[in-house]
Amino acid sequence: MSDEADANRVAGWFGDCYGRQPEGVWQAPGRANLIGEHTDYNQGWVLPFALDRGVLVAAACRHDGMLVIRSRQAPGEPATLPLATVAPGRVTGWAAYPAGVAWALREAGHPVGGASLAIDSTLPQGAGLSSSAALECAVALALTGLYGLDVPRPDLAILARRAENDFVGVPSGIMDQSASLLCQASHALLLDCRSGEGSAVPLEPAAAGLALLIVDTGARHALGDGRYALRRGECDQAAGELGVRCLRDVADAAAADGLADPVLRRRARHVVTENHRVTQAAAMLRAGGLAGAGALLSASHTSLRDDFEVSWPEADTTVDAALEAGALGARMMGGGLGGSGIALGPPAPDAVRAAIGGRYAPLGRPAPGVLAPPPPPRRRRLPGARRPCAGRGRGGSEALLGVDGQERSRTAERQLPHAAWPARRARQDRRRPAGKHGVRAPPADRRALDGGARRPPSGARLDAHPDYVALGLRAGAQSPR
Ligand code: GAF
Repeated sequence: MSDEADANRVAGWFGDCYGRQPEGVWQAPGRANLIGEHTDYNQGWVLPFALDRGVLVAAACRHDGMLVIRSRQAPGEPATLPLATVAPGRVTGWAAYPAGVAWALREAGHPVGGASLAIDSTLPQGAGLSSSAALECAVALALTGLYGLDVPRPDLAILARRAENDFVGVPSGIMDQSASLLCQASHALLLDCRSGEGSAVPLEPAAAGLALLIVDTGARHALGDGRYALRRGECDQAAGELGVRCLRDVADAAAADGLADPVLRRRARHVVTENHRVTQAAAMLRAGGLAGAGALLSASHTSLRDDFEVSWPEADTTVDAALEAGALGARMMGGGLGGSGIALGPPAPDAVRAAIGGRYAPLGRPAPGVLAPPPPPRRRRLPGARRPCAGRGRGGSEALLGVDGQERSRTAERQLPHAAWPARRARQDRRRPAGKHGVRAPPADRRALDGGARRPPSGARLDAHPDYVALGLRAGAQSPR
């Protein structure tokens, strides 16, 4: 993403739509995943990294209690929703994602009020690059930024995922929202999806004389079509038959051989071996051995194709072509059955690109889009300068970058120390509105990431890092179009 140009473009469009300046522009990236597929909802490990493309949201507060949402990718009338009545099942289509985020924040007791949103995306949709999660996360940053709410990033990821699971109705795991909100420039995120503990692992292919290619195979995928949920069910069943809480608890792939059903046996074997591959890959990256991870990528593809059975013909073709052209490893990426692949290649990836394109021609398909993602640049995270809407909150939660790149304020960014957690939680618990039937939902940070323990242990606090790829980009009121 070119920060300033993209932020200005969406701010300008906001002005055209709403006849005023936005109060800020926030962005959240899409993600690629180096390795660790279908492990998140099994409480295992993943190793995603942020892309240099994502979703931008220009936003301003409204004082009429309405949420008005426009998307450049969905031209036409805006979605205009009274916030107080926004509830699961009442909003359908693309608007359910941003509306679901507002709902999830309010359900967790965060006092989000009305807002006008103008949304734009630089991510292809349905390409398995987490355009939905980036949308949720950008809206979450915008709403918390507008209302000055200090919601730690790991909690924000959980709330964004809650919007997808409980509002939109897609049973995804925690990887995509965590990647969008927690990935740092030039690093992958090694996330333990049980504990929530994450750490940034250096990922700089160019420095290692390598390149990562993301290949949009053109076959579209949809997590809501039932096949993803079917795999989740199979994993749960396999875990139950093995007598463990989830497949994360199976350390040795040979244990899966004890399953009578050959389908469950294959599903379990994928998850167990994939978890091992993730931790091995992270160790290699930490030791400066990215090249060695190539073989793990290819082994992951074989496992996803043969054991988990979520690959698709274009992905298999892409992987074969990339390997034949000299890639060190390649695999399908994401939920599968459509979407993108990833190849670890030499620094001049033209041969790999040409080989992949050459394989598509006889299929009568256009050559796939190939992104060679540079590690997203370190973006300047500046202190929030603006006042939160309606005097609420405790200061802008996001840094804002002017169009000229100048800092707008030198005020230190407010981050809550660990010690403030219990008191802040108690406050939020009291504020949390009663949901349906008068029952208060458990606070987000006490819910499992994927059924596991909640708070990241100390030392894994990722919500205060200056190098996040997702952040506020522009203070609209200070930067004329
Ligand atoms: C999709 C889901 F959203 C993730 O949670 C994850 O399960 C992934 O598929 C497969 O690894 O992106």
